[in-house]
Amino acid sequence: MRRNSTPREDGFRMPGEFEQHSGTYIIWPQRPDNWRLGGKPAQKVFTEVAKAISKYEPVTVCVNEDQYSNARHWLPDDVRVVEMSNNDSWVRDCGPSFVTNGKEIRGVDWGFNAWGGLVDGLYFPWDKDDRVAQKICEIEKTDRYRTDGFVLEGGSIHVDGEGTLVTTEECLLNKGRNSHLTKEDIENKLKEYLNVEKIIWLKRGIYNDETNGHVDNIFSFVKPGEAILAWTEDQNDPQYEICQECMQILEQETDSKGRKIKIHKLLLPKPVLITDEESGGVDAVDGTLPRNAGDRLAASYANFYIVNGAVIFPMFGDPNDENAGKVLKEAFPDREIVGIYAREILLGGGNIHCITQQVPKAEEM
Ligand code: KQY
Repeated sequence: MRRNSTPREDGFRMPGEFEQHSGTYIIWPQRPDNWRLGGKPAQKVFTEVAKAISKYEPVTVCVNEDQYSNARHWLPDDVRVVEMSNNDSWVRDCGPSFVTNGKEIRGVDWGFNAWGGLVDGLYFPWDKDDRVAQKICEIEKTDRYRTDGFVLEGGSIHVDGEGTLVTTEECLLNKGRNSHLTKEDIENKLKEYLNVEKIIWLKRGIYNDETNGHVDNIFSFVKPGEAILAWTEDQNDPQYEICQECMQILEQETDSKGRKIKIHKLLLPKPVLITDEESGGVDAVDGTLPRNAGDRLAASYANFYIVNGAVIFPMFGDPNDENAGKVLKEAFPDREIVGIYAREILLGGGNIHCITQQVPKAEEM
């Protein structure tokens, strides 16, 4: 059922990703103007991610009709596969952000315009993606809040579940999202729909991130009062200044409960560039962001996904892969740390966090 109230009015809050899940959603990749070779290499990696998560919690993979048989063939039997039309495979961004009152969950169905609509969106059209949140809420049998006229992607926010939200100005104040609203209007929407009290605005996300600097590629909560920040010590890298700026903001801020946030620095891999061969495998389509050889991708280990009992993180075949595993183990000592070689997801413009969406567990469903 569609609710005309807001989560705040109804006493629902968005839980942290580190809280218990009842499951995870993924969307199967296939579009040939984003995924090289018609998505075949990416499908293998998405399958690995689904398998890894399904050891810890139930996984549902949504797939367009023409790929249903293929996805069903490759995915293991304990992964549920459902037919669902979509334009691409970024469920973090087009899926619902779930909220809970402890007894029941409901979905927030944000407007979706492919990361910038006609201003600087990444493809056109995006109408099927914009209906994904409603469809997932129907499968999950949850009520839904639709934010007509307000665009937001799930990857552009992180919450601590106790009233704090972290985001970036680069993304939320970008002209392609809600240019009719002021920063204060946007804060009020976030407060109403996610029931948060305190918003921490980082300025920018990872260098050259096509999402206009989604926070989920640079920062993530570990638990209330503790977080991960992507980091580089390379002063010649444009990313250096961005990381310093984020750290300064976080050091000066307190969260909604007045706590200082303890930060774990997570060293980035060295810059990852698209090869000639990779670029040659992607169809060129007017209106879709091109994948040119030599372009720098927004590679970051901070795009990990927390599941019940584990953390699934991307690896790039970089010497820092091992360090990333160690830092994550220090931050999440009670969870298993599972690395997946994820260059193929990065080539599509995101990573493991962007292709997953958690359904939280309510205490008494
Ligand atoms: O959340 C994300 N990082 C999604 C990236 C989308 C890229 C579309 N080509």
